[in-house]
Amino acid sequence: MDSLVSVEIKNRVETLRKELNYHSQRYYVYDAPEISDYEYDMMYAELKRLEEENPSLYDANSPTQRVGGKALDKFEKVTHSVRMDSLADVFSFEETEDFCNKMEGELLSPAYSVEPKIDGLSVSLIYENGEFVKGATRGDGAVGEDVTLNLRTVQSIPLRLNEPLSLTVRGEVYMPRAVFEELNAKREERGEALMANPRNAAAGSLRQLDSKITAERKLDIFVFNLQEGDIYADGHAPSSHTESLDRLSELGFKTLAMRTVAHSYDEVAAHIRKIGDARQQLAYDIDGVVIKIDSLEDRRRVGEGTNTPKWAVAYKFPPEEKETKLLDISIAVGRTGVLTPTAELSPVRLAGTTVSRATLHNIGFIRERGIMLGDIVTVRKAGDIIPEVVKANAE
Ligand code: 0OX
Repeated sequence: MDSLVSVEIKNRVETLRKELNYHSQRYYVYDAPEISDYEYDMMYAELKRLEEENPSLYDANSPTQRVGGKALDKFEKVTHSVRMDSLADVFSFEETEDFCNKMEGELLSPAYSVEPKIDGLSVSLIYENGEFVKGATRGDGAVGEDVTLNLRTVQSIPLRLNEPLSLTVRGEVYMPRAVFEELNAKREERGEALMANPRNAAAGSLRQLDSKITAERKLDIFVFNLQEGDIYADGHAPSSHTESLDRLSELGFKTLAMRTVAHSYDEVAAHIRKIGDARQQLAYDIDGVVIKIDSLEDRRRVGEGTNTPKWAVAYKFPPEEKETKLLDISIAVGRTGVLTPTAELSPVRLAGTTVSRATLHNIGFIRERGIMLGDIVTVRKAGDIIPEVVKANAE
């Protein structure tokens, strides 16, 4: 009963929640902790004890509630208040230049936000008076699934903002590479099927009906968009995407790293190259670079297409290729009895996993390319999943 809980305890619980929120943000969002893990753990243990002793103080957004809870039977559907658009893809620098030329034909000296395209799944997060109330997957863009309980387990998603604002943000949930490696190593030990890549692993983890499993998967998020809405009514509305992301960062969100503002196609191209060069060193997978008109007014001028905005494109990286040695060729028998020659390779790291076998498609493919045992061959992942041999290389 509430009346039985003393003011001192209520105040202490509130203080601990504020402190823990602050310090988990320092740790998970800004990567700049101010206290030791030990001090954090002590405060956490005290809060947990006080909450257990005083169940009337329960709060779904308390820092102790990130561990997952009761399993669901199914996910509820969520209709997005604003469609969650996806991006139009471009596959070359020429097409990127075409996009910039088009923008420059419609706008006076536009500025572009150039940012990494995180290879994960888009979600929306809804806050009311600073409280995280609902999170949903993109689904088909119009209707997604309510994965609030699972998103609460993502440590870098603030459960309570630094200011009591009502807003909707979008971001990309992903599984850091190191978490993916560890997960697959454990699955291999237990003889379980391996996950194809960090994106699939993130999707599977976010769609768990049991949020305790999601909590173990250590997902992360980068927030990449603020939906125009209530925050725009508070007097100092952001007028650009860059300003809104800076504001979201202040509010406690983890926003995209390596984003920059470019003022010409040449600057856009230079930053695409820079992100491409950094790709291997990042702690997470990216599959391209997003180029967006930065000014929100300019965006309105350019307008929206059917399912994608006209003011943005996603430049997709060509699939990663590696060279390795062809050790042997075996024959794989498909479900329908089709025989496929399969390359046995010297193991090589490719797009997030270690590859030691790759398809050679059919005998014609091998003959046409003059592929022979012992050759150094180029491999890549078709559709980023199935490894295939591309060609043999001269020694
Ligand atoms: C990403 C990413 C995805 C907002 C307006 C259209 C698409 N995966 O990193 N989406 C967007 O932008 C949305 N930006 C990104 N960086």
